[in-house]
Amino acid sequence: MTNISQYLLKRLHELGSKHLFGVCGDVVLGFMEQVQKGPVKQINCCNELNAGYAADGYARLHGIGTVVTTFTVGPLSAINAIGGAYAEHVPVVIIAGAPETKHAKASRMLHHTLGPDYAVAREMFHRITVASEYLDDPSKAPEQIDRALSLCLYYKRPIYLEIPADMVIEKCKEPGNFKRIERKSDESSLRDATTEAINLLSKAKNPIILVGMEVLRHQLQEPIKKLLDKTGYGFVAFPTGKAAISEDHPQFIGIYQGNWSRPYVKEMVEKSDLILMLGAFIIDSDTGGFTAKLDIEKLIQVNFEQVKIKNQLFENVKIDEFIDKLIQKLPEGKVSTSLIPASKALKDEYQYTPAPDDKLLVKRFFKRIATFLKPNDVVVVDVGDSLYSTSGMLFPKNATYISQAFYNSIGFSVGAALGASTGQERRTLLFVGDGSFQIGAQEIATMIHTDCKTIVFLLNNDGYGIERAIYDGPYNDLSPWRYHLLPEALGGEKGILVETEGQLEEALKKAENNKFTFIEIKVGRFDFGDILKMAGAAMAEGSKNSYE
Ligand SMILES: Cc1ncc(C[n+]2csc(CCOP(=O)(O)OP(=O)(O)O)c2C)c(N)n1
Ligand SMILES: [Mg+2]
Repeated sequence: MTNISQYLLKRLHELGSKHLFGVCGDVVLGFMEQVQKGPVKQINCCNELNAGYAADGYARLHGIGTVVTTFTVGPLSAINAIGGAYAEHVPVVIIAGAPETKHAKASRMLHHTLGPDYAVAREMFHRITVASEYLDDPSKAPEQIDRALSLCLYYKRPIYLEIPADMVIEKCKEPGNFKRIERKSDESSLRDATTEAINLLSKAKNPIILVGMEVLRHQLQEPIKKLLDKTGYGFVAFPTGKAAISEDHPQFIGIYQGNWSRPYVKEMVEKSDLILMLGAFIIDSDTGGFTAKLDIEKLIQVNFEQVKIKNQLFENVKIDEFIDKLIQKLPEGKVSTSLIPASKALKDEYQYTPAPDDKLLVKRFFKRIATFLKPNDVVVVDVGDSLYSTSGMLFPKNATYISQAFYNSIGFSVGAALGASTGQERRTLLFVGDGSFQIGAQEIATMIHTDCKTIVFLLNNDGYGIERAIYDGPYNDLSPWRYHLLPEALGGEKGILVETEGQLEEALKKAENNKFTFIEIKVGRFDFGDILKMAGAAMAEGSKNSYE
């Protein structure tokens, strides 16, 4: 026999969550005490929103992440992070303590409740999770936990577990073999979809693969690489699928985002007569504000559990099985001689010689960063110029990109970088704007305290740049923090202030020391990267009816 908490902790550890992020509270103290016994290591965060983002960043690298909070006040602080994980298909477990069951049964007006109904928080999470469970019965808890975890891992979406304080050490059975959900395709649907796709692909003159968000989440890299090897097709990625397949791949053409793409990438995609979209969704921020030319007559859209060919939907087709069938049945093909790999096309774009006394401009900064990146780096970015200026950058071999390019909640990246830096040795870099930073800033303290080696680039353009590019007013101003001084106040060393190209070189040299480094990049208020300018103009056009 074990107890409910230990059962859950053993399962989390077994599935890859060797750490959890949280903020304590009276009704979750008992559970936290169980955490101290191992095997999962606890990291205390400054607030639950950041802890949720940390669990998200961790999950993107480890396959699952966990956040622990107290009752209602905790989960409701974390709810935006869980919403983000739901939208972005990230398997995050949120565990909340709850008052003893006798209080819930008596509907007592206890602190942290929203009134006599104790189920409100749980119900709120119902819409943004794939399972929300109340663990009030030791005989049922193991099945509830296993069922919820299997759904979390299958759909790559969050789950919510609530443990009443009197259940924390209640005895239950030991965990047995964990059963993952293994759902197969509907055979006839799979056969019909494959036949139709093979027919179209065999006839197509210049088909192309477009990689999206689900590829990384569902770990489809290996089958897709086999498909690329077999067919010789070129491929592009949406920003949400960026670097899912290493960008040094000889068939990688570039990032496609409609009118915001590089001209040669746009041309390659738009002149293709058949686009095989793998794990991709048509999202405004992926498609250059819906400017992508993705004519339905040219599309095979393959998602986790369905395939859509032109206007015909094939349900209950699993993406991995569909790709396997394509690998088996498509004839061998050669890489087209007209394919220009990104590594070749962009060879000259990143030539950079610093002019030491020149004021650093956003474009020059990101140009320099492209060659500062190393193979295997983990790059975490926030919304704003940090996202726009990195999405089209050519990444080195096996680098990983972590962004909320779909959900777009500012502040995500600071917690996410903490999570991404935890429990792994890869170099982690964070790019965050001043506005986004002011939301998540406190977690810098946790990075320092837990000895994360993160390199933080804080892009200070004195406010909400992207909003200024849409429509400017006093609502886009921030209180001007002296950002580079903050790490010292939070228990570390002073950061580095960079305003010139020469200072950037000095700072980058210091950042090679394999320790936490905080670099404030100070640029002008209206100094934007090219894509941010385009995004701002497109959004301004889209919302022009709201201003007088
Ligand atoms: C939680 C949340 N609140 C507000 C917004 C609206 N918003 C989008 S971008 C942005 C400004 C980001 O500013 P900053 O981080 O400084 O990046 P910059 O555009 O200046 O590079 C805001 C307020 C949002 N996306 N998410
Ligand atoms: Mg800014």
